[in-house]
Amino acid sequence: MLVDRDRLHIAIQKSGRLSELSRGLLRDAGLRIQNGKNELTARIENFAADLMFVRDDDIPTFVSDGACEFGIVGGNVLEEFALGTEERGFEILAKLGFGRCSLRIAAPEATAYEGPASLAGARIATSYPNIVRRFLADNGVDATVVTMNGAVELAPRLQIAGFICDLVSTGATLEANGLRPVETVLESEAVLIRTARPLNQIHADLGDRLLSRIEGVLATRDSKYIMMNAPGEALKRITEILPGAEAPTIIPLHGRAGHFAVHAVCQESVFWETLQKLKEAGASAILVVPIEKMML
Ligand code: PRT
Ligand code: ZN
Repeated sequence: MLVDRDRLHIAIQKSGRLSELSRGLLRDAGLRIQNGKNELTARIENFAADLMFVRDDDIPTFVSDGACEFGIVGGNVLEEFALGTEERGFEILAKLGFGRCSLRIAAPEATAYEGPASLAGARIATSYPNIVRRFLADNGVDATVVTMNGAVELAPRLQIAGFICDLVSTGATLEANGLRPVETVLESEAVLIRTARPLNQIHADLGDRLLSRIEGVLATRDSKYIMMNAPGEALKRITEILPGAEAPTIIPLHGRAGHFAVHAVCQESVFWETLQKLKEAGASAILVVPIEKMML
């Protein structure tokens, strides 16, 4: 791969569950992705970076080798890779809140299960052999791990294995195959990673800018700006109710002695129940507005 010392290289999934969400995050961070004919890379028009579109399984390798300084990949893929390497060639910079799933052990409905000891001597089909082996070792259980690259849920029916260990989000796939989850081995979501190799000054500066923008996007995704009026005696209670808001701004209302405007950034979702509680505490004219940009 051509290494351009003046541009940052970001590896994201080419096509699959994380590709649109990864592009969406970068777009929200203000990166304009050029829609070129070249399907393997894309230039960012307004930031010195290029995207590399690759298989998700290759992203940890690309980043560890330094071919790409940054990458977005599922925590599950990263963990499986890390367990198979001697040195940790990457650093996790942020959990991204999308691509959530759990890696779970499942078995046909009729299979008895009373904890990890029930796996002793069994065969477990999975695409995550390293993670499953670690789980077995942590639990002191001896079992055979059968590595499959796909269609893992068919293994029990084909009598390849009595158990499987696969990613689950809604659980519909397990159910459709007559399987029930018995253990959670790993909780996963997409993460932003950076190579552990030293970066040149240009890459380091670009990386810092990218990270602070992404952190800003993540902070605003759930955040809301909330405003209300309240009498002085209600302020203490109101501050306690506001979700994830530190140090609200309190401004005296002109011409209404003892009344204040309260403004705060809430770092968590603001539900109708919260508004109801604020009203009961004495707040009025409550306004909740979305935040478009934030830099922490
Ligand atoms: O081609 P490439 O190698 O890049 O893609 P891939 O086919 O290996 O991966 P892809 O696109 O399927 O998933 C990419 C990443 O999305 C995974 O590594 C996870 O981090 C994340 N993710 C989140 C999931 C799921 N949810 C998920 N449900 N990945 C896969 N699944 C599969 C699962 O394997 C099972 O077959 O969906 C099925 C179960 O879904 P439910 O909803 O029926 O439970
Ligand atoms: Zn893959």
